[in-house]
Amino acid sequence: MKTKLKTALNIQSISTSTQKRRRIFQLAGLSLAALFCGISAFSSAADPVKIGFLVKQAEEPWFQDEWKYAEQAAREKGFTLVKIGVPNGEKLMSAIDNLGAQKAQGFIVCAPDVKLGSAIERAAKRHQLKVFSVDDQLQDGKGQAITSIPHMGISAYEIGKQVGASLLAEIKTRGWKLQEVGAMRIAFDQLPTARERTMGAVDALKASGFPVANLIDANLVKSDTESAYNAANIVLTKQSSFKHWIIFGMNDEAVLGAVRAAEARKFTQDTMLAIGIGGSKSALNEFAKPKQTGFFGSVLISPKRHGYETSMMMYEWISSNRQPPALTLTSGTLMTRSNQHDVRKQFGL
Ligand code: FCA
Repeated sequence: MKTKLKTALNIQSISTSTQKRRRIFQLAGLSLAALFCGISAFSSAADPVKIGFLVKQAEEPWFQDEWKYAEQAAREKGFTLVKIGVPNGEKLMSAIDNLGAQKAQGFIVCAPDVKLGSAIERAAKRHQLKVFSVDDQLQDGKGQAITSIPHMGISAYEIGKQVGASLLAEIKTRGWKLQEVGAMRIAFDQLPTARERTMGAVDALKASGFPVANLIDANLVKSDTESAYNAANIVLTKQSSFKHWIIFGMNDEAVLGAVRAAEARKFTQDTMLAIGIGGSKSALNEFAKPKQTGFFGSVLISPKRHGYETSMMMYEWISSNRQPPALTLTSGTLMTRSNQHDVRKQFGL
């Protein structure tokens, strides 16, 4: 009987302590849940920072350099950088959705088409993502620049004028007669920065008395080297009377396409003169060739400012609510085979 009672009591005591423990666990569970609720109420402040960097042409060295410097910012500040190549509108929109799903807080973008501006702004709002454009300023449906999205680009027209002035200076050094020089503008006019860059060069040439009739457009279908090769080929076929050619375009890739087309028609570094814009690997590879080519130089622009600074600004915007300046325009410096190391050093590259 005694043992039975003891056993019964024991059982009871066991069950009482189990209940107690359960209650303790329940309470602990509740307070943990409350703690998590508390944290999630401030989740935007406590979530690790994740920033997207979306570029239209991931295969182009310029954009690879931008990513490289964005990664430097990510390492310094300890945020996650999500690099996505967005060659078309569809890929771009799904990249933004993807960033939203990954709980990123913002992204930097160089879009494949500036006319996607309003759609990008809407998608960013929908996912509560901050957006910052780089290189190519976004436009609304009316073709106006979207000034509500902070932007960092190059001072396109000024850099174009620098290209034109540098071409003229070199024409003079070589003693070419202006009448015998054809000027090829590799045009990609649907992109405003491309038009501004190349029109800056045209205006500088015109202002110095370059014969207007010798200014010829080679129109790009796509902004890459192959398209530039084809566009230049058409011009060179139609305009076979020039003794010399000068070549300029929106970037090194475009200019290099035209240089290759001119080489195929036996123009050499002595009879052509081309200056690009960029100064990334495409230009450096050209300078590294054993013999000088028709690619005389490139106006170096800063992938560090466009990659590192934009990422830093985005980070500050997310973490300290410090909004980036509405518009930042960066400058360039002519880089040639002979001064490339100094100029790149000046740029901190
Ligand atoms: C544009 C061009 C790139 C680069 C950048 C600064 O996006 O496509 O090649 O020049 O501007």
